[in-house]
Amino acid sequence: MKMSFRWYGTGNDSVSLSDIKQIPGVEEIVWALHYKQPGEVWEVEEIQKVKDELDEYGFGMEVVESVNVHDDIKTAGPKRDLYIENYKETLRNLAKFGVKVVCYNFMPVFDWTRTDLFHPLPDGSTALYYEKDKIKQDPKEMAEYILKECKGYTMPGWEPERMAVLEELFEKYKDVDKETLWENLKYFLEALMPTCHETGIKMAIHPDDPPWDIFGLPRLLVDTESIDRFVSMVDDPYNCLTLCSGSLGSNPKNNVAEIVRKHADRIAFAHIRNVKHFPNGDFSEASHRDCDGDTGILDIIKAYHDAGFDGYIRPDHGRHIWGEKCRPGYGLYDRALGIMYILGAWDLLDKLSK
Ligand SMILES: [Mn+2]
Repeated sequence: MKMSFRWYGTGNDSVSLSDIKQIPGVEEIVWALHYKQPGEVWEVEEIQKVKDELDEYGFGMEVVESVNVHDDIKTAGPKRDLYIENYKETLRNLAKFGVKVVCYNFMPVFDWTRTDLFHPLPDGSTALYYEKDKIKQDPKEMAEYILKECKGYTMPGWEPERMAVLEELFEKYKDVDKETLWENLKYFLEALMPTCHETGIKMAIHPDDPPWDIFGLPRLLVDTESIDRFVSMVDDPYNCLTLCSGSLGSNPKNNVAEIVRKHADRIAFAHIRNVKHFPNGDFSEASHRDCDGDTGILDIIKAYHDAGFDGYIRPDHGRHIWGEKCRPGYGLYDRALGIMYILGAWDLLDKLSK
């Protein structure tokens, strides 16, 4: 297992590489060119700049999160093949720098969705929160609510520029039902697999968050059955998963440790996050400690350890603690605590198995 930490880049993150260097065990920085629009080619000179920064601290850059997929690919729009060619070129450029895993998602219109980015918890910290009743039926109303409530931060996929063309986006997805979306995902992956074999890069899809349909839009990767379908649909060792325990764990019916045991050989990248459920269907993100949530963090870590998992792990989101001002879910302190919890469990399992 290689421990990693997501970093948004100089000038774009309250956390510095020097901060991250002081967390025990972090080998890899999970990075991206966040200014790139979906469909654009990531150029060698741009990637080189990131490499130079990471080299200074001895960090690897083997995992990218994310290279976003253009809506024309998701909807089989007129420029789909052009954008797939661009994606291949990006993969070839990334391979020149030793990138091994590219995370992406196939969620229509919106990326992940929460109703509160700084929800107060009883201990005085705040965390990302999903309140079922606050999900508006009208996505436009929801977008306005999100922009108002989120203290100047935006969730990915909810950027004001994107919200300005929301009707246009919904129009594009009007005829895309769940089966069509599966077809479009298959087309995309089958087109990419030869390039993945050539470059040695694994494509690792992130499950949908929350794992159910919202605003009438279909969501694909939501449970065991859909993950089974995904891996067998394009049965190739380079067609992999970013297994996010928090996204899947938002549905109390999902047993994430079981999914890990079943598909360990196809998980390239593990997101570890804990979620606490409430009886009415609301959920809150929680600390990584097993008993603080319902995701089964220790079972999940044990499942990876038992499988001899040699992919990449990162703490996914953290709470906001000790007054830290940071991107929602992406502060330094609670994610660092998460790493120490994961490594503590992992080191003990190592020791007991010897
Ligand atoms: Mn995740």
